[in-house]
Amino acid sequence: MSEQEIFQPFGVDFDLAAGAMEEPDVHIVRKASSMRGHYQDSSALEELIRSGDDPLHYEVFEKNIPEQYGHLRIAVSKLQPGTVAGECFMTKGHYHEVEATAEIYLCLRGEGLMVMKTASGQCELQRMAPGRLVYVPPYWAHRSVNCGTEALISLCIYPGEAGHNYGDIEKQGFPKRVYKQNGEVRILPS
Ligand code: S6P
Ligand code: ZN
Repeated sequence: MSEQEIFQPFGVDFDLAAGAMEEPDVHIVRKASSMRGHYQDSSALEELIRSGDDPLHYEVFEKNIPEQYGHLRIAVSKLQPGTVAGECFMTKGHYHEVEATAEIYLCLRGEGLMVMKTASGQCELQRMAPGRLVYVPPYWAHRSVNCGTEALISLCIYPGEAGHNYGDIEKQGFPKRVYKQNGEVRILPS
């Protein structure tokens, strides 16, 4: 490999108290309308889109790092609080395109759950809270769910080549859904 092809080291500053990555290169915005098909009650989602003027759902802040084997991608995921007919706001969720790649989520702010499933039907949940790291092993699709009252913010690190595969999730979702009613979190089916 020539000197020119060698990726240069860099540093990233984080405001850990705020859960913010300073100077991200990429800012992905998902509004409520990006979530069609994901919530149990689709008419409640349409109502939220209409009445709330398609509110912000979640954002992803990333550094420009090659999507190649050997690299590690760095992202911050920021998911707003709220519910759709009682179902807690969540990310779409995905498998990695290269299925045999893991990911770590270090929660910086908020409270939530990481819902994970395998293609063979296993489903596991892990609690997300500031200072807690969730390990998503290879082959597990993953979706974060905000059960709290403030944004759920996590630092995500995953292999450069991992990619995203949403296909199966858009059709089948996850085996478990997370609801909040009268301040109480319920996971269904229990
Ligand atoms: C990437 C990592 C996160 C998610 C982000 C949004 O592997 O898991 O950066 O992309 O939390 O979720 P989603 O399911 O819409 O890509
Ligand atoms: Zn991922």
